[in-house]
Amino acid sequence: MDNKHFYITTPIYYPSGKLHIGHAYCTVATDAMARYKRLQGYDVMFLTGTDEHGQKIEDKAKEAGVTPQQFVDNIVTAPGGVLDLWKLMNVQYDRFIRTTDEYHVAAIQKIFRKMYENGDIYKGSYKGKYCKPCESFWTESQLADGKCPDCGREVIDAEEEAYFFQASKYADRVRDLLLNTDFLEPKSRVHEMVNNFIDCEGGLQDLCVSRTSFTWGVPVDFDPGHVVYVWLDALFNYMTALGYQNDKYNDADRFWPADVHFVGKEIVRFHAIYWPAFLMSLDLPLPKKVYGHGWLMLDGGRMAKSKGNVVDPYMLAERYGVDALRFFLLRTFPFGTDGNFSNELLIQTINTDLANDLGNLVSRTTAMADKYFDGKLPAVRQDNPELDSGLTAMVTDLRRRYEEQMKKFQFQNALEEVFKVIQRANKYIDENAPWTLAKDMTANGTRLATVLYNLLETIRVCTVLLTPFMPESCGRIFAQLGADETARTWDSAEKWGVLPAGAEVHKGENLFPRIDITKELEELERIQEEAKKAALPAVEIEPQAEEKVDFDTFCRSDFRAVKVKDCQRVKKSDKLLKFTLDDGTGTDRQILSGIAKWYAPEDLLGKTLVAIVNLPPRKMMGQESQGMLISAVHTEKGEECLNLLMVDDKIPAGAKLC
Ligand code: ME8
Repeated sequence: MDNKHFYITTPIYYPSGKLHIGHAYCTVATDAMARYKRLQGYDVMFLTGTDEHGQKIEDKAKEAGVTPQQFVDNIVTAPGGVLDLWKLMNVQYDRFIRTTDEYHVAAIQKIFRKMYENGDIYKGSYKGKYCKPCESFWTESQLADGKCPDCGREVIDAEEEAYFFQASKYADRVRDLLLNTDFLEPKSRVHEMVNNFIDCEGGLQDLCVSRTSFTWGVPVDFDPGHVVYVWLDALFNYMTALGYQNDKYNDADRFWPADVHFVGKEIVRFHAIYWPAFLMSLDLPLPKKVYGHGWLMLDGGRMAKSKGNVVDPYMLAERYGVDALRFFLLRTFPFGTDGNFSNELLIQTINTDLANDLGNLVSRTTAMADKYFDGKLPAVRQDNPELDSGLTAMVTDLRRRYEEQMKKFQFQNALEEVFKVIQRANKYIDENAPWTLAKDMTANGTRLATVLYNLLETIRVCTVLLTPFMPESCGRIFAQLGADETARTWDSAEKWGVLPAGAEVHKGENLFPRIDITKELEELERIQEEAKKAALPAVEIEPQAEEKVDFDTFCRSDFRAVKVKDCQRVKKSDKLLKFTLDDGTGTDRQILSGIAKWYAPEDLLGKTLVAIVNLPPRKMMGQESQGMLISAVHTEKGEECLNLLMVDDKIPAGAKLC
C-alpha cells in the first residue's frame, strides 16, 4: 500500500469577510473525497488554508483601523472564524496553510528569485486595469462593458513599475495540456480557457507578478518596494505546504504532484493556465488534475460575501445538524455546474432522503429486530431467492457503481446510487411484511430473521458508502447495527454476510427528525431577514444634495411653527394622518401627512410642529392638504425611521423659522 498516496486541495480562502455556505460547499466536497480515499486505504494529504495578502486585505484593515495581520487573524483564528467553521463542518484536513506563515513567505521569496534568475521574470511597467476584489489584471479588451469580466464590478486604472512573468513562452505547452489531456475538468471549461486566454487576439499575455502601490504582500527581497503578486504567492501554497523551498515540511516526495485541486469556476483561469506555466518555468511536475466546480447561487446570483446575499452555515448546522447540511450540499447539486440554493430544497432533501428513506429504514429495521427478537437475531437463515436475490445483487454491486461516480467527482450520482438501494430496501420491507410473519413465529420466525438480517446488511453497506458524507451519523447507525470495525471497511462494502449471523441490534434515537416544512420556512425567512438587517450599517443618512440653492430661493420657502388642534387617521388609508393646525392666522390650516406608521394621533395633540405653508394645496385621498410638516428621515437596520420636527411650546403658532 506504500504507493497509494492521494493529495487533494481546496482553494485557500480570502479572509476578507466571514465565510459562507458557498465556501463550505467546496471544502465539504474536498473533505468527502479525502475521507473516501482514506476509506479506500490511501495515505491522504488534504490541504486547505487562507490566502492572506493583497490590496483588498490592506484596504479592509485600514477601514477597520487595525493592521492587516490583526485583520486576517480576526477572521481566521478568532471564534466563529475560518478554523471554527471547518471544525463545525467536521472537515478533517491534514494541513492548514496561511500565506502569512513565515516558512511560506521565505519560500515564495526563493521561488520568485529562481524564476527571475532563470529569465522567466523580467522587469517592465504595467499599465492597464485592475479588479481589486478579484486581485486580477485585465486589458481594456478583456473587460465586459467596462467592468471586471469575472465579478462584474468596477475596475481601477493601474500604472506602476512591475515584474512580469513570461507566460507567453509556455502558451503552446499549456494549450496542449488543456486540449490533449484530462488535466482540466469538467471538459466544458477547456475551450473557454483556450479560446479566451490563449487563442485570443495577442495570444497569452505575460502576467504582472509584482506590485508597488501597496505593501501587504511578500516583499521581493532583491527589489524593495515590490511585493509579489498575490496569485503567484497563493498558488505556490500547494507546494510550500509540502515543504517545497522550506524545511518546515518534508512531504513533497510523497504527495507532489497533487492528484486534484478543487477550485471554483471563476479561478480556473489561474489554476489551469498560470499555475502550470509557473511550474513549467521551474521544471516541476504538474498536478494531475484541476476540477472547476460550479457556484451555489441565491436568488439567481452567485452567493458572495461582497454581495451580502450569503447563507450562514452556523445557523443551518445548528438547526438541522452538520451531517444533514453536508449531505444536502453534495446530494443536491451536480459538482461541475451551478446550483440554486433554497431553504425549501434543503428541507425537502432532509425530509425525503434522510427522514423518510434512510432514517425510516434504519428505525423500522432496528425497531423490528428489537420487538421480535429482543435485539438479537437467531443465527438461522431461510432465503427466498425470488425476493432476496434482487436486493442482495443490487447491494453487492453498489460499491462498484458508487466508485464509478466518485472517480469522476460526481458526488450527486454516487449518492443517487446509494439511495436507490435504500429505496429498494424500504420496498423490500413492504413486500415481506415482517409484521405478518411475526404473527406466527413458530412457522415464520426463521424467515423473519432472514428478512431482518438482509435489511441490516443492506443498511451496513449503504452506511459504509455514506460515511465520507455523514461521518458522525454513520457512526451512530453502525452502533445501532452492532457493526464492528471490520464491518465498516471499504472491503466489506462489496461483501454480503459480514455482520455476525446472530447480529445484535440496538434501536437508537431518531437520526433525522422530519421537519414541518411550512412552519420551518417561515421561521428561516424570519431569521434570514433579521440577519440581513443586522448586517446593514446601523444608521444610514441620506447623502447631501450636490446642487446649490441661492439664498433668495431658500428664503421664498415659508416655514412656520404650527400647533396641533386636532389629529385623526384618514379613513381607508394606513399611511395618512389629518391635522387641524393653528398657524397663527386665526384660520385653521389642514395638512395631511403620511406618518401614521410612526405616530398615534393622540400623542401629537397640542404639540408645536414645523410646516412649510406656501406650497400649492394638494389633494390626498380626496382631501386638501395645505402645506407639509417637516420631519427628519434616516434608515436604521434597513427600516425607514421618521421623526417629526417639534419646537419648544413657548414658540407661538405662526412664528417664522429662518
Ligand atoms: O478565490 N459557491 O478565495 P475566495 C461555490 N484566495 N463556491 C464559492 C462560492 C459560491 N457561492 N463563493 C465562493 C480565492 N466560492 C483565492 C483562492 S487558491 C490558490 C486562491 C469559492 O475566498 C470560490 O469559487 O474568494 C473559490 O474557489 C473559493 O470559494 C475561495 O474563494
